[in-house]
This record gives sequence, structure tokens and C-alpha cells, in this order.
Amino acid sequence: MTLLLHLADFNERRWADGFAAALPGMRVVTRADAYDPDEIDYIFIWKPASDAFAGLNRLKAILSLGAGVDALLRNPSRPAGVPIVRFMDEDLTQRMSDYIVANVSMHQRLATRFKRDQAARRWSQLYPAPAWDTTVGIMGLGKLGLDAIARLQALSYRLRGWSRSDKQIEGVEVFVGQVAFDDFLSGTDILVNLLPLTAETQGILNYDTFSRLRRDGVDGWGPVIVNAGRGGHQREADIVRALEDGTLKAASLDVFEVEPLPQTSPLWEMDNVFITPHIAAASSERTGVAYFSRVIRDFEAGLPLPNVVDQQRGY
Ligand code: NDP
Ligand code: OXD
Repeated sequence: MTLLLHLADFNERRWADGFAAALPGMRVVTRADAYDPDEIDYIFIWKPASDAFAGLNRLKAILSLGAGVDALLRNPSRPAGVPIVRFMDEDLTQRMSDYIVANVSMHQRLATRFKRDQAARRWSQLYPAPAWDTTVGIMGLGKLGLDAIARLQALSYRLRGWSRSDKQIEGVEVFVGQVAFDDFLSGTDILVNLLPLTAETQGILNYDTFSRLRRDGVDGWGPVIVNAGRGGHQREADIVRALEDGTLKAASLDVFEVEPLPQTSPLWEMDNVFITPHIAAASSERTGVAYFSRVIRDFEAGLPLPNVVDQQRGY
């Protein structure tokens, strides 16, 4: 049995050593090793090259290092019908919630307003609304959205969520589907995106969406967005325009239409934007090796694969 690693941005060799130690009897190869494509049973993958799956005719499963699988589903060489297992674990979830809580709290406390004042040596008092009077709207009520909600609830934020199917979440107003999108936006002060990137959600963070958000914050302070989903969700030209004309007051962006964010992007210069380089929630080597080794062991022992992506639905 052979496992192939195909990881951009991560140390393939180190992950391979981890898998080899966790899976005695399994041959573990990286792209730098010699192997016969016909011997590959599993591929563990992040940021696939366009020909990543070429010749892999005997694959039993595709193991996604990422929680998001949009790049895999778009890949032209991916063999149809092979199940995709995505990464889901508490470590990644905690990291994402850390990012969301930190950025929501910064915006609720008007961080970019006071940073601007500091740069201008301006003493100008403005009292932020308390958490209980700030509504955070979470798009995507999956593994990550639900955890972020639980942690924000503990800090007393008012919460609402938006998803495709109905959910009962104590203390959270849930809005379902496109028909309820406007109502969801109209009561949201801080909009958080934790959707998967699909044909339906592509470009959802656009000027029209921003203009529908609630705008009755203190002293005209108004809507903010936090995007930790995918760059394909956002229209960056619209974000720049909205931040310039006040339709948005501030933004936190972890993901971008093109990554790395090009040097020429006007976003770099904007003092009401927090930019991070797609690091909201990295997959940890320790928990990743443990999770996917268990997936392979269990599957080989006849158990079903967990967290299989619905390829029709796109997430
Ligand atoms: P899940 O698949 O668990 O949840 C997705 C949620 O989005 C579900 O609630 C689903 O609704 C909802 N949804 C999907 N399509 C629509 C739609 N058209 N309209 C309304 N709601 C919709 O995903 P996760 O929570 O695990 O992850 C979310 C995303 O976060 C990933 O796909 C990835 O892109 C991103 N991510 C980013 C990272 C980073 O470092 N920046 C790290 C990890 C993930 P329903 O419940 O009804 O199915
Ligand atoms: C993921 C990511 O999808 O890191 O896990 O973006």
C-alpha cells in the first residue's frame, strides 16, 4: 500500500516522515521520490497542481489537508467518483475561532478608528458599543461557524447565522437560504464569512451585500466584514470602494482573490484593513498525521470514511 504526499506551502518530507512512523507497513512517498503512479492508493494533498492526479488510476481516496476543498473540486485531473475526505479537527477549529474572536473584538472596540487617531496624534473620545449591543452575523454554520458562535456567545455578542438548511441554535437567530439573505444582512453589524467556496457563494462579499448591512453604530460607525473563507468569496475592487466611501468602516481579510496578495493591491495601504496571509487556521502536522493515519487504518479495516465531501453540493 502506498500513500503519496502532494503539499504546496508545507514541508512534504516532514509530513511523510510523520506518516511513515504512524503507519508501519505503508510506503509513503513524496513528489521528489521515485514511484509508479499505479501503486498509489491514497493521495494526501494541498493546493494541487493541475496534473496532480495524472496516472493515479488506483486511488481509493483523496485526503485533503485543508478543510476547504474548492481547489480539489476544480482540479481538471481529479478522477471522478473517488471520495474526498476533508480535514476536520479541534486544533484547526480552535485556531479559526481564535482568529474570529480576535478580529470581531478588535472591530467591536473600533480598533481601526483609534489606530488612525493615534497615527494623527488625535485625542478623540468615542465609546464603542458593548458586545451585548453588537450583532455578529456568521455566514456558514458548519464546523467552523458553529464553534465561532459558541465562543462569541460566551463574550455576550448578539448572534445571527445564515446557512442553506435550517438549524436550531440556542440564542442565535438563524436565517435560511437566499430568500432570507437580506433580512440576515439588515441586522448585522459585523459580517463574518465562514462559507465554503461554491458556485453559489462565489463573489458573495460584494458592494451590494455591503450596502445591505446595518448602519446604526455609535457616531455613524458602521458595518465591518471579516473574511476567513476563501478569496473567491470577495470582490476586492468592491471592498476597496466600500471602504473608501464609508459603506464599510473596516475589514479583516485572511484570504484573497490572488494569493499571495499582489504588491499592487490598494488593500495593503488601507489603514482600516487588517490583512493576514491565509493563516487564520493552519492544519497542524501533529493532529493532521494522527487524523489521516486513523482514516486510512480504519478504512483498510473495513470502516467507512469520515467527513466525506458531497461533490455534487461542492462542500
Ligand atoms: P462546513 O462544510 O462544515 O460548513 C459550511 C457551512 O456553509 C454550512 O453551514 C452550509 O450550510 C453553509 N453553506 C454552504 N453553502 C451555502 C449557501 N449557498 N448558502 C448558505 N449557506 C451555505 O465548512 P467548515 O465550517 O468546516 O469550513 C468553512 C470554510 O472555511 C472552508 O470551506 C474553507 O474554505 C474555509 N477555511 C479557511 C481557513 C483559513 O485558514 N482561512 C481554514 C479552514 C477553512 P448547511 O449547514 O445548510 O449545509
Ligand atoms: C483550509 C485552509 O481550508 O487552511 O483548511 O484554508
